[in-house]
Amino acid sequence: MSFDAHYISEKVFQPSLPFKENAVVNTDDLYQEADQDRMEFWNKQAQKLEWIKPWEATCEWNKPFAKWFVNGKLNASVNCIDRHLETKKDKIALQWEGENGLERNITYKELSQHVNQLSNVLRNQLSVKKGDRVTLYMPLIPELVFAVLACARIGAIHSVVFGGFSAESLKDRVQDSDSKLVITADGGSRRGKILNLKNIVDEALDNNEHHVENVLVVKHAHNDCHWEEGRDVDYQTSMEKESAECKAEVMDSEDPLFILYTSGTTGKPKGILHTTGGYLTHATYSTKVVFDLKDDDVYWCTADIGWITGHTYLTYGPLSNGATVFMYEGTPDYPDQGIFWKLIEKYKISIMYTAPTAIRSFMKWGDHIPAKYDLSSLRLLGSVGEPINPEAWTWYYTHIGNNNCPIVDTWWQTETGGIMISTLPGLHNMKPGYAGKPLPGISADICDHKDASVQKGGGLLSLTEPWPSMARGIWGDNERFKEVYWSQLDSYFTGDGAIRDKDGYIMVLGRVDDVINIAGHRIGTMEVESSLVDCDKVAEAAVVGVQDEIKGQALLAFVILKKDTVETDELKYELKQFVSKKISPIAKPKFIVFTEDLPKTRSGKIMRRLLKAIALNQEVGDTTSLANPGIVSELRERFKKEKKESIPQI
Ligand code: 7RM
Repeated sequence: MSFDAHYISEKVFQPSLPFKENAVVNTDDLYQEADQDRMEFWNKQAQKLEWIKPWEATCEWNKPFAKWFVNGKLNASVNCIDRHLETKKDKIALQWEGENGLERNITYKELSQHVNQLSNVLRNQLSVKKGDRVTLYMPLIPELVFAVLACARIGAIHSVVFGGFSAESLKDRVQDSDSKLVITADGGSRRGKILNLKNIVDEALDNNEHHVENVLVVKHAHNDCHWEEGRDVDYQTSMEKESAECKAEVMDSEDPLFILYTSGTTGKPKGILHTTGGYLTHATYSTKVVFDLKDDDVYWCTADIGWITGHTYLTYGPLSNGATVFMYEGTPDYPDQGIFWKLIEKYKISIMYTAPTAIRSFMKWGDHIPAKYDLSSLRLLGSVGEPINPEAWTWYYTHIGNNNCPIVDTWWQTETGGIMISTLPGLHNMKPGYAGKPLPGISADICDHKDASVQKGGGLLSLTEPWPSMARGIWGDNERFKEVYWSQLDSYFTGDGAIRDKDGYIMVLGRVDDVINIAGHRIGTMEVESSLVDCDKVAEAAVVGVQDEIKGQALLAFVILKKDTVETDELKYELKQFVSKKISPIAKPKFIVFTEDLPKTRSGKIMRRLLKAIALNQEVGDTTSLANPGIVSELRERFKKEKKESIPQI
């Protein structure tokens, strides 16, 4: 099997000298330490947390199940709050702005008060005990952070469900986790409208197939909602009855901290399980070294807490480091397309961590929008969630970072708990399109199907040694855990294809099932997308395989054009030639379908499963997790038309 990366970016960017000099990491000492003695390296990282009782062994590895910091005792909320109170009680922990412009500043001392009171509510009024599951279905408001940390404080296992999921999806997750309590809000703001989350919870619970005893409701949007006497509990009045001191539960390092559902290629979503000591160790360490986090930073991770990025890099990682975290409730395009830049200017944000899909939207909206704002507080930029094409990378670097902020392209997964591959911004040069190297303490390799390491070219990305924040299983289904991640290779199989260059930099090409075989040549759909987006008329592209009588497979490209670009047949031809020249004639899409939108999950990932179903004219199945369900039939029609009209080319 071969993975030819036809698109190799030649450009290399360096961090500035002042950035290097002041960086948290600017030598390769950490790599050397980790290479010499990996266990000792992780011991050292874990020691930076506050433990109630030290661990007896660093790691016990019974593949595929790991135990880290065995028999150590700690509490995650104490590490994110209490240990900062002596020196940072008046430092702002959370800086929040609502979509309606409302502002809230919460110091570490206030965070402590909120979380302790809420912990008491859960324990005393709602009898939530250690090990119970609690589903959080909330807007991106400070109470969601309080709820996460309150669960951690009393040892309850939180399962955050993104506030954009349907009642059906919520119901599945509540049932699978067997939650005892749901915490929600009367509503959240979405582009000027109120999304009535409470009604969705009511619908999800309108059956006898769950064990939810109470629903705790934050009055945020102040809209009317149905109230179920005896079940529903008002957040504010319950809080008022409780003191701001709640003894934290003593947690074993391997006690579960949370479950987070993530969709796989087939079947129902998997509840990825993370435990306490190892997860928090890696969250704390990786936040510090990858984001070069300093005491005076204002750090903004634009992800929602409904995704793993919001768990590790909005909540646990930065708060465990005592940082100031900025949180915004709304979307990047409301009230206008400049809102993100306005917030950066206003709050003097110094670190911004966002997703390529957002960056490509910003590009499409135009350079003149960010140019109106003072972005000089920024000093570091991050990217996560999908491969970032070099064009988007360069745009981010130039128009947001003013050619002066290192970009960290961080590769990781829900299952890995934290960042696995990235450059360290004060140490490494950057190469657009390449995530970088495995972090100190992390071992990755690129393998072929026979598990042999591939030195040249590409293969399957695999993580070859256990790491502290690795998933401990799939909630209630360890057989599936073994099968999905541990049956293909000797070590952990990520599902991603990657290549490695001569400097050991890894470029993640995307899911391996996105690799298309055309007349015996393997083409990563991502490289074709990347080259299409390189064309200055294209805003976004998604490429999938279709069956082809002669070549086995051919490519179908769904293309979103930039504003004011007209959809013409000439342009289709032009784009095909463009790809042909850029990559190779093999990679030339056979079909191009122009569209205004693509089927995306609510976190912005393109749902290739659906595009493939359209390409192969198959049923699409469940589309409830889509942000825009109507798009599927629309694209089906457009593809049919394209097939009829397109002139075969030789
Ligand atoms: C953090 C997150 C995981 C999948 C992963 C990849 C893709 C994420 C990058 C990336 C290329 C990156 N967790 N992915 N980051 N691909 N470069 N920097 O996104 O569980 O939701 O998704 O996302 O395919 O396997 S996730």
